[in-house]
Amino acid sequence: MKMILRWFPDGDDSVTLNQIKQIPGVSGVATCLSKIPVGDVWPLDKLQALKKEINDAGLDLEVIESVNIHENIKKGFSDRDKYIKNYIETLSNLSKIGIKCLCYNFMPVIDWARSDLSYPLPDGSTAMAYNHDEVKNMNPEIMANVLSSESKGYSLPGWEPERLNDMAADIEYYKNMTHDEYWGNMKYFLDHVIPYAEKYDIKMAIHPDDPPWTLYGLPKVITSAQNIRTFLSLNSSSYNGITLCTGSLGSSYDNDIPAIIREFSGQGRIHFTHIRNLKHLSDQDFYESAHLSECGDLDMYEIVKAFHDTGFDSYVRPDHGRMIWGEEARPGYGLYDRAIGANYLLGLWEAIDKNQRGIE
Ligand code: DNO
Repeated sequence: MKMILRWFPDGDDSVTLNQIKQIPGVSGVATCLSKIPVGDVWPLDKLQALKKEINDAGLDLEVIESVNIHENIKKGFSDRDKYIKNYIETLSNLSKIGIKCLCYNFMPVIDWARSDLSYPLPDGSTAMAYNHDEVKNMNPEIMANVLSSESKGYSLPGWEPERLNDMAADIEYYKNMTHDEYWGNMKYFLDHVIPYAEKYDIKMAIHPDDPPWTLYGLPKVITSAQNIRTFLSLNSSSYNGITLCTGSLGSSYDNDIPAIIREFSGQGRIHFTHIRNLKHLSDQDFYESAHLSECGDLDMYEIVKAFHDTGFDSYVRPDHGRMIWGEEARPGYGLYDRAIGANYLLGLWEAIDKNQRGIE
């Protein structure tokens, strides 16, 4: 397991590379070029400069999170081939800077949804929270405004401004699309892109839908073990894999996260992992708690053990942290709580590893 942290370039992060370098056990970052419009090719010179900046700070650029997919690919429009061609060219450029893992998602219109980015917890910290009724009653444009007003001036990945213009029309469009058609559009993308992922030796790791249930009538597909099986069977290459996000899948009580890890990590199809905990307030309402098992509903020991037992040796990052100690940062992506989370997870791994090898 290789522990990394998500970091945003171009001055769009309160956390510096030097700070990340000082977190014990963290050797690299997951990052992106956030200013490239969705659908365009990511230029090689910008990628090389990004890699140099990270390497100069003594860290590795390990994972790209994310190269977003143009909505017309998800909708199956006739100009999708042009965007797929650009995607493949981006893969080629990523391979030239040595990237081995690409996290992306295939969620229609909106990436993740929350009702509150600074939900107050009794200890004085704040966390991101999801209240199903509130989210249902907001339309996504209102949610975009609420989220951006709470984002402390940092961009919110997945809520890029260019998405917002077409949101209402896009949501209308998807109302007439069946899940089968959506799976078909996904398969078309995979069948065209995965052969190049193989050629360029980049593992593709799709992120689950967050939350893993239908919202605004949009087709949600990466939501459960069964749907992950379907997804992986669309293209059987080992380069077609997943980002296992404990929090996204774990928002649904129906998902047994350690069992999901054992199944898909055992098959070598988990290429990247986001680990966070969450505390349910009801079936579909939750806040993102501290990583420690006793703070949330997910058992981190069982989660890390499932990875260890299946020989997982790919990238892990602590996912969203709370805001603690007065930190002012992009919601979910401050330094302190994620650093605590990273070291807690590394501690669990060390204990499990030594225990299994019989080391006292
Ligand atoms: C939210 C993130 C997601 C994730 C994308 C991957 O904080 O986990 O935005 O990066 O879904 O494409």
